[in-house]
Amino acid sequence: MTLEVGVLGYRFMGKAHANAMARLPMFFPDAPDVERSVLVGRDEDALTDAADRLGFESIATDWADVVDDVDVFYNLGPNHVHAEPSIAALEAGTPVFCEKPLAPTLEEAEEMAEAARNAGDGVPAGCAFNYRFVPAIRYAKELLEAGELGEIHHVRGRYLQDWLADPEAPWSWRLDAELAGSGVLGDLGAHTVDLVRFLVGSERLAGDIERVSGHLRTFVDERPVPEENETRPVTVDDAYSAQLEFENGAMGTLEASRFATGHKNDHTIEIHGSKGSLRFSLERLNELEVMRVAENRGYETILVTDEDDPYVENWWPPGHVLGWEHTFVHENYEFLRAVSEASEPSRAGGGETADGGDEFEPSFEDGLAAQRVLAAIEESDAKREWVSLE
Ligand code: 4PW
Repeated sequence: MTLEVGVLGYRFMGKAHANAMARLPMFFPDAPDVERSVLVGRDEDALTDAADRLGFESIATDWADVVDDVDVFYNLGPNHVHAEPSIAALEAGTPVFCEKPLAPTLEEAEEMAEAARNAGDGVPAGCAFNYRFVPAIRYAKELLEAGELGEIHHVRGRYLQDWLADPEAPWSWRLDAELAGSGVLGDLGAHTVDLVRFLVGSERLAGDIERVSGHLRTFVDERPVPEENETRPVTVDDAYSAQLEFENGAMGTLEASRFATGHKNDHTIEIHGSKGSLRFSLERLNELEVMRVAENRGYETILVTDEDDPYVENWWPPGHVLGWEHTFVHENYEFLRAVSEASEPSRAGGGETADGGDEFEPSFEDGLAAQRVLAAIEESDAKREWVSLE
């Protein structure tokens, strides 16, 4: 069976996912057949051009005509268009893959997760946290789950960019609270919160995040719109930091900024446990640094590029590195397999995803869980006090 995919959005994320779908038959022979069926957007000329470039069969200017007509709906639009089309698709029984953050507000994220619950197990709803699909991150998760770092004491996550450090950098939808919800908190912090939950969130490690203290800051509150010869207000945060308390007593510190001069896309995670530590940086994404207390030799750099490392055998011989775009191929592979297995459970023959289960993760529930943490960080900043999560 060929899955006909409808995709809303054709800019940054539209390109990343269309590229991923095109790579699947070349590198993941057991991936379901996928047709890039229809590309959705508002500007017909730009849409026609994008559909040609990205390999889509047709275009549509209204998502409502598409969501119940395709086998899978990808929502890659700006945050303010995540909820309504995704909910409509799920109500029509169409699986949805939605970019992060799940929604601009906690309320909308709750509605989306409820729609996913109501749609049931046969209708996967995935939130596209692509960094879970970096081979070194999967490797780190295996080490942690095997107890190799022992009891978790510290988790540190920072996501640094600098594209707004220039006060003349232009305004965009990402800087508007109505369109984006929050600023760097939702755009970058969502990734870090999700990775922290993925890596240490299980009961036997740090457990759930129970309490947060947050600080948000906007450094430049107005930016130029060159085409319109005017300026528009910046109504979201440019940077945030947060402290976390985990269920099992571990401490976390998180930070992200678009003003971290010299850092373009630097997502770093550090974890310290009773038996050792690990460090990961997106700027060296084929490496994982691991330190073991028993060996007392400091950090060892492990190249996660061997054929038995997660996803690597599908690509090149050992040592031939992977990059950022491969994370999208991996998440598309897992999500589309989950869709195909959910629609044809008998054909799956007990087949499992790389996670060892039939359900795709990160799901809308994971998107909602991250959103709860982000909302609590914002609330804490507003109230100037620690905020507990339910
Ligand atoms: O999701 C994030 C984006 O909004 C990305 O992973 C990196 O930061 C690249 O662009 C932004």
